Amino acid sequence: MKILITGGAGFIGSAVVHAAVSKGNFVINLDALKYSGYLKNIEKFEKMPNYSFERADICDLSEMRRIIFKYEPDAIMHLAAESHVDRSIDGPEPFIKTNVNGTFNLLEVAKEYWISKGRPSEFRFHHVSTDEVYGSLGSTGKFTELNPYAPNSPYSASKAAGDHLVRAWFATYDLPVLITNCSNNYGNNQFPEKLIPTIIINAISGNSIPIYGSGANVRDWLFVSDHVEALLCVLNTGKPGRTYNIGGDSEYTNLEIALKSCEILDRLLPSEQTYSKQIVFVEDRPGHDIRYAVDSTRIQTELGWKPKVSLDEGLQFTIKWYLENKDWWRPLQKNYSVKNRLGVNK
Ligand code: NAD
Ligand code: TDX
Repeated sequence: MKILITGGAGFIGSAVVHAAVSKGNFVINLDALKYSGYLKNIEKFEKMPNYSFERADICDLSEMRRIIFKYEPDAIMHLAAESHVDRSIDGPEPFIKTNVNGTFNLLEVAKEYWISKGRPSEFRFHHVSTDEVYGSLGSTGKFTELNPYAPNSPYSASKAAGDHLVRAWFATYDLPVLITNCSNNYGNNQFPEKLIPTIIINAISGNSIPIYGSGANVRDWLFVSDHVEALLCVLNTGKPGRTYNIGGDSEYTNLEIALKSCEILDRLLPSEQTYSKQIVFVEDRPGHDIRYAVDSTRIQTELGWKPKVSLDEGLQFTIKWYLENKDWWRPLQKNYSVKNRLGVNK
């Protein structure tokens, strides 16, 4: 297949590009190289004959038209987004521009292109979205695809808006779309401002490890390669117009994640005192969702995907990767503030 992947220089996008190229597809990677888009994530693809890179902003309609009509893809996997909740609290505007208006642009050009090709039924527009669109859970239950949307942060509201547009382009124009809503990813190449890289990098740099509120908030963690396999499985076998939830069946509080990470670090890089002494409870995130948990029954039973990597295995791999790849994350530290907390709404 010829697949146009947006956001392919980011954390998940670069892993999708890697898997899609390795499986023999021709991949066009479209990325604006914003603060989290990183050339180091994609330089290994540059010499591959079945790979092409286009630096472009999804908000630029004429560029989207040029690129989509130039390459004539069989499918578009749309991952480009502003992705960090804390940044969305400080400044929602780029989130609306990219996640809502940018998604609208892509849908319009995809529709125009699809119609120009005679509306092929095999074409796919796949929107890669988040479980955060469903809002927050209490202590029981899991998000199914039938949960009403109830986003609480500017980030999740912008992703929810993107999902609604995609859904409408199916219902109104028959564009063959797919939507996936995934839980928290972790793994190698994740931009360092997210929770797990923050824990690792702050721990080994001798800084405090900031845990928001009481640390009791629960996330459902999924190793990035499991997400990638789920995305390719949905792209290849999912039913147009359908939503698939993707989760790790792996719920932990943020404090448990911090303590587990410190335990692994104590083993891999022993220091005078346990790294867990560096954990500090800081002011909570405004509108902080208390618990996410994803019911992946649909993708598991209908499409046969299931997660393979346990949290212990994935966390150990991830921590080793950040310890061995300081040259990857050090240059990125100019793109965010290590000391000043984001998203406190002040
Ligand atoms: P990321 O921030 O690491 O990467 C985002 C990429 O999009 C970057 O390469 C960036 O340069 C690019 N980008 C941003 N704005 C753009 C624009 N206007 N035009 C073109 N490119 C642009 O994010 P990620 O964690 O890899 O997330 C990828 C996708 O997966 C996002 O859509 C996100 O909502 C979704 N998602 C992420 C998670 C997670 O845990 N990280 C979970 C579920 C869903
Ligand atoms: O320093 C921190 N301390 C802390 O306690 C950071 C950065 C986060 N947290 C908490 C907030 C959350 O409860 O850890 C949890 C995870 O935080 P993030 O890594 O910022 O992720 P989250 O807000 O859950 O969103 C992530 O998962 C869903 C991704 O960033 C989204 O793109 C994805 O859609």
